[in-house]
Amino acid sequence: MLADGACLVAPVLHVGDDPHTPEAGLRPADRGLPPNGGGAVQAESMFGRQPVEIAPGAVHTPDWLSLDDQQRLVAACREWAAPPAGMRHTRLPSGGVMSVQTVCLGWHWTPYSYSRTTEDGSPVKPLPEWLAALGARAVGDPSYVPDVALVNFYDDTAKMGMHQDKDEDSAEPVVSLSIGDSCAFRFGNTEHRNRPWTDVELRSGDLFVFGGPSRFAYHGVTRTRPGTGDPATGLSAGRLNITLRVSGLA
Ligand SMILES: O=C(O)CCC(=O)C(=O)O
Repeated sequence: MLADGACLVAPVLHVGDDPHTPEAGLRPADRGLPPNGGGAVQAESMFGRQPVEIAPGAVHTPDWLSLDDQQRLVAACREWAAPPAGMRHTRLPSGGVMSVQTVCLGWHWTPYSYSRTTEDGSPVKPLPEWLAALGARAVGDPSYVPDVALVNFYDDTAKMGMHQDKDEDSAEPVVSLSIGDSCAFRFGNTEHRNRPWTDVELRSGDLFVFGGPSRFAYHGVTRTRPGTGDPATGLSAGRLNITLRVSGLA
């Protein structure tokens, strides 16, 4: 059912590497290319859609989910999105609301903590074992047991500002799965939300794992590309992103 081959099994290129030239290992700037800021996009156009290590511990694996996987996830997301404890725009302490709509599994995230119930007191939906197993396969480690999923839906105008995933009491990796419209995903550094960053196009079926030194890197979605998704996934418009995390909470 699930796509074979965990991301870390396949050979992984590093941003700036080109195995086909004697310049392998040189940074883009060393080869007369513009400094990074769109480095992964350059890497993709040079190498095709291969796994790329965007930063230490952060790996983008294109086309990781099969069409079957994506269809199963879209159907499941529809069920998770329904009330009670369904999909909603998250309200920020500032009073604003996020443009993405989110439903949580396992633990409910409200900025900036986790709870077992939603704002209206409904119990959060469970995170199914098959989804946790998908996360373990994504990181290539059967001992990885995520207990939180945030399922985000982006309509044509939704985006997500640069932020860290740091409300978990764990440094285990974050697994990110994308379905539907492509997006511009910005992966930054662990210090602040400004440059340096790398812009990566995440397409339907792509996997992005960030752990180790990149676990607390700032990241965000600057835009989606409406109309780029394949309706055969079951999603006729918009983008779904599922992040799996280990809460570290009991
Ligand atoms: O939609 C994405 O690709 C990123 C989602 C994200 O950053 C989050 O849920 O914290």
